[in-house]
Amino acid sequence: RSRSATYDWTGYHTLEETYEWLKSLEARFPDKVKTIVGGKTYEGRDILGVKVSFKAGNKAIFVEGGIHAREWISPATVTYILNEILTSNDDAFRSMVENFDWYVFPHVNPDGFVYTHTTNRLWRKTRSRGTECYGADANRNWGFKWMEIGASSDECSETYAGKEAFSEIETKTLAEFVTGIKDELLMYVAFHSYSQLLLFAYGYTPEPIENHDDHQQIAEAAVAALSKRYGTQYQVGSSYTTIYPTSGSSRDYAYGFLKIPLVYSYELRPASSINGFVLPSAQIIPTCLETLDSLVAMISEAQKL
Ligand code: ING
Ligand code: ZN
Repeated sequence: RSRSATYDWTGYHTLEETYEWLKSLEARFPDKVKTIVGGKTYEGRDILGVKVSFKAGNKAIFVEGGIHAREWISPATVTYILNEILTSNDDAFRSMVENFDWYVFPHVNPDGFVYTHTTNRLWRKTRSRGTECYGADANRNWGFKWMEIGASSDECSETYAGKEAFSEIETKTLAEFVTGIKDELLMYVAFHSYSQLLLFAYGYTPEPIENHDDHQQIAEAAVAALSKRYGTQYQVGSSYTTIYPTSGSSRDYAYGFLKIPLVYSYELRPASSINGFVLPSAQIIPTCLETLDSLVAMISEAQKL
């Protein structure tokens, strides 16, 4: 696709383009945006993100994108949300987003993402070298209920949990970063694709979490708002009961270990497809718009708690 002079959402971007754009935001909004290195990667890259803060004393929302390399709509949606937080002229939206600090990381698995551009569009895992295969599933490698269910000990599996909890430098370093800010965080939101689901903890057990009803009610409001724009339908519920059992996810760690009160993971468009990870570029902006509608509803419901 042709390279436009400015960053936009008409097509997918490379890691380099997105990292350059993140750095440019700090220059454009010097009193509000700080770039942050949230962690490091096996191949020596930074996990680059930003902290956005409009005033002192706010609670924060953590936004995670790209933990699975092939889910390209995830970083695209995360950067769109970040751009709206910084540039929207809608007064109601502004006063809502300015009541929070935002930690936004579009690419928490940058090595994998680069590999989806250079070599294998459908790569999911990190790129650490094993004995027979490369990479671990960065969403099975976190140190809460690690390897209990819905994860593999086979190095070559797509859901390989790694040789131990936090074996991957990406999850280890990012977990250290999130731990350092955990008392600020009201919410942790991770973006995946695909299936059109809004999921919450837990993945490792069907047992409802302590504030399940709050999660369920907020999620229902969010997907109702999401469907209003184009009629896109989402299902909601805990990961275990709605999609499949998983352990060692970042989201379960955020809730179960760090005690962050509200934790969600989106499975963005499409609902189903033979190659759902390759969402046409023409659907990036519609996906971003409806997803942002849902996030606004989610936050306004959360503020009523
Ligand atoms: N799905 C997620 C996965 O890691 C998920 C589902 C998300 C489970 C967050 C637990 C927490 O398998 C995809 N498509 O990656
Ligand atoms: Zn995923």
